[in-house]
Amino acid sequence: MEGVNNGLNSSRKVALITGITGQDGSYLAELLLDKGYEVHGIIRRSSTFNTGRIEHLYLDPKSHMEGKMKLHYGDMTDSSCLVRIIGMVKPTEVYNLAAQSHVKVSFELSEYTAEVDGVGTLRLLDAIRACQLENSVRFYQASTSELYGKVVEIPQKETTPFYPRSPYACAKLYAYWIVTNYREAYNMYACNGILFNHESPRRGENFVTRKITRSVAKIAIGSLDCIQLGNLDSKRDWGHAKDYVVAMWLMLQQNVPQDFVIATGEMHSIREFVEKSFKHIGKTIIWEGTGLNEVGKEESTNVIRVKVNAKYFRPTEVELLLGDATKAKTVLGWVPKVNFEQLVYDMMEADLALMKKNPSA
Ligand code: NDP
Ligand code: GDR
Repeated sequence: MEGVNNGLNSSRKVALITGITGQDGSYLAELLLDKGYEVHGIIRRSSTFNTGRIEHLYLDPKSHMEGKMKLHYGDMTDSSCLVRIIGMVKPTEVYNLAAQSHVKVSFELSEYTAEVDGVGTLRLLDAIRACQLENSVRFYQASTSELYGKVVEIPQKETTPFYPRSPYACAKLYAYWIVTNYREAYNMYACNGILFNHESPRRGENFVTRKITRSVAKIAIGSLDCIQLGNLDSKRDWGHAKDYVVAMWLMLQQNVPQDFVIATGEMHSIREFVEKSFKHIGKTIIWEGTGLNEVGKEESTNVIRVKVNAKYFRPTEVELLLGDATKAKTVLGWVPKVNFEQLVYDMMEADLALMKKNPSA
C-alpha cells in the first residue's frame, strides 16, 4: 500500500498493550520483552489484584527495575487517559487486546461491551491521531472468529462474510471496520488479527476449556463430584495462546498492513474436550440429560456425572468455527505448534498441579 507509514525503520521498539493482564496480554508481554521491546501495559483499577498473570514479569528485575516493563492505570472507556498514556509512551506498536471478552456475559452487559470492545477501539485509534502518531505507530486489533457467527462457509477465511451472533461479536464487528477504515482513510499501519479460539493454562476460568480442566482436576483430588455445562455440541477450532501471540507480532512486522485469520484448521466439540480431559485422569463419564450412556455404567465407582444446565446456553449460539489460516502460513510463515491433544494435556497438567498445591483454588 502506497504511503503507509513504516514504523519498522525506527530503532525504537516500544509496545503498548491494552489488556496486558489478560491471557493473551501476558504471553504477548513475555514475547516482546524477550525480543528486547520496552513494554507498556494499561491496567484497570480493581479492588483485588488483577496482575496475577504478569506478576512474574513485574517482579523480574530485568523487566520492571531496569525499566523494560511499565504499567499505567487506564480504561478503554476513558479517552483522556488513552491520550495521556499514548502521548507519554509514544509507542511504535500498539496491541489492542482489552475487551469484555465473554460472549455469554455480553448478552447481559451489552451496552458496556459495545463501549469497551467497539467504541473503545475508536477511542484508542483517535488517541493515536490526537498525539499525531498515526504515521509512525503500527496497530494490532484483536478481532475474532466470532465475527463469522452463523455458518455461511466452512472453513472460514479472510473473505468469508460476517454474521455476528452476540452483542460481543457485534461490538467487535464495529472495531474490525473502524480499524479497516482508519487504515484506508489515514494510511495507518493497522491490522485485524481474526483469531480463532485459543486457550492455555492462563485462560479465564469461566471459558469452557478452563472450566472443564479446572473441574476435572478438582474431581481428581476429590473436591468436586460433577460438572455442569451448557451446549456440548458446539464445535471450536482451539489453538494455544502462546502460538497465537507470535502471529500478532508477525502481523506488525510486514511491509503492508493486512488482516489475517489465525487458526489450527482442526475442530472439536465441547463433548470431545470433556472426554479427553476425563481420560487424562482415568475416569469415565455419565452424561446426564443427554441419553448417551451405556447401560451399567452408573454402577461403577470410576464414573463422574456431567450435567447439562440450561443456564449456560446462549440466546443465539455459534454452532461451529473452523479456520483456514493459509494466508498467515503463506505471508507470515506462521504455523501453530500445539495441537488439540497437546493443548488438553498442558491445561490438565497445569490444573492438576495447581489443585495439588492449593486444593481450594
Ligand atoms: P481476557 O478476557 O483474558 O483479557 C481481557 C483483558 O482486557 C484483561 O486484561 C482485562 O482487564 C482487559 N479489559 C477488560 N475491560 C477493560 C476496560 N474497560 N479497559 C481496559 N482494559 C479492559 O481476554 P484474552 O486475553 O483471551 O483475549 C484478548 C483479546 O483477544 C480480547 O479482545 C478478546 O476479545 C480477543 N480474542 C480472544 C480470543 C481467545 O480465544 N482468547 C479469540 C479471538 C479474539 P482485567 O484483567 O482487569 O479484567
Ligand atoms: P467462545 O468461548 O464463546 O467461543 O468465545 P467459550 O469458551 O465461552 O464457549 C465456547 C463454547 O462452549 C459452549 N459451552 C460453554 N461455554 C462456557 N463459557 N461455559 C459453559 O459452561 C459452557 N458449556 C458449553 C459455549 O456455548 C460455546 O459454544 C471465546 C472468547 O475468548 C471470545 O473472546 C473470542 O472472541 C472467541 O472465543 C473466539
